[in-house]
Amino acid sequence: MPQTAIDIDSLKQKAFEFRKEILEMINLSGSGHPGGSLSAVEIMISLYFYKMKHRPTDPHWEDRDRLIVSKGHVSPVVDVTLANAGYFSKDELKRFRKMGSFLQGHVHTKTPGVEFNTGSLGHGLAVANGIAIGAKLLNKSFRAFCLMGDGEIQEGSVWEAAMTASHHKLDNVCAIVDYNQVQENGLVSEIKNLEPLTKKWESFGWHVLSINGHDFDALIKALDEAEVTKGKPTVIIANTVKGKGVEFMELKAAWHGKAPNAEQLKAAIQELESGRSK
Ligand SMILES: Cc1ncc(C[n+]2csc(CCOP(=O)(O)OP(=O)(O)O)c2C)c(N)n1
Ligand SMILES: [Mg+2]
Repeated sequence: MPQTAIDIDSLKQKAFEFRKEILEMINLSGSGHPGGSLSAVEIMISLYFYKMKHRPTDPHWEDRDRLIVSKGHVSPVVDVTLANAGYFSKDELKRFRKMGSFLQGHVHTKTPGVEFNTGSLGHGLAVANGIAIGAKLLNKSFRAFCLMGDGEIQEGSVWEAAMTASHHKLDNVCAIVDYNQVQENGLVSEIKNLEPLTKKWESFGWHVLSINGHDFDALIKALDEAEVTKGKPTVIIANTVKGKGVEFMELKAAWHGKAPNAEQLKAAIQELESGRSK
């Protein structure tokens, strides 16, 4: 539930710790996706520690809000968020991508708190629509959130789902685009430009908010506005930086799916500790 007084400094402290834990777990496993995990840290914290109704001790509580992390390769930021929220022990993070671990290379329902398996891009928004329609049919107030990548929304299936959501007036759907400017092999603007992105979503019948996705005040305001916007779904275009907080990773496609070695991890943590990412 939203806290009455929001302590932005404590959210910023979490963001610092999350980045460190993400890098440590990917270093330990020797593989994983740091870039798109680091860009989504503030988004995930704002959802799980501010906006969403959820119960870590009762992950299947029927009135919970649901998040579909459609860009399923960012399991590190999902795992760190769920562990810190209390869905499972933080010790498990050390077993990320190890045989027998419930922390997988892509987001998986084996992990306590995960709603849907993802990895094949472009499917999450349709799932969120289904959850939202279900809520309306059941007269329930829970909401469906969907986090997508900017490269991901080049997929046609996203726009089919966007049409469906506005046609059915799914005001209980809130999509968030992690607009971190980079996809697997380069810049989104060069590979397949999304602009004018606000106009695209508006023309598909959505309420659109474009914000700085590393700014907690902006995220909180946008998530609150989405909740009170009626008659249409809301998309938050979160302008972010892929690899945020670690200069040698920032906006570098090479760090889309690559583990930092011991030396790189040390340098990255030093940089985070120097307060650069706050
Ligand atoms: C349907 C599909 N096509 C291709 C891939 C391979 N793939 C995995 S991540 C990725 C890039 C995604 O870029 P973006 O959505 O911008 O993610 P982020 O920058 O947040 O990591 C691609 C092409 C996939 N997982 N699914
Ligand atoms: Mg991207």
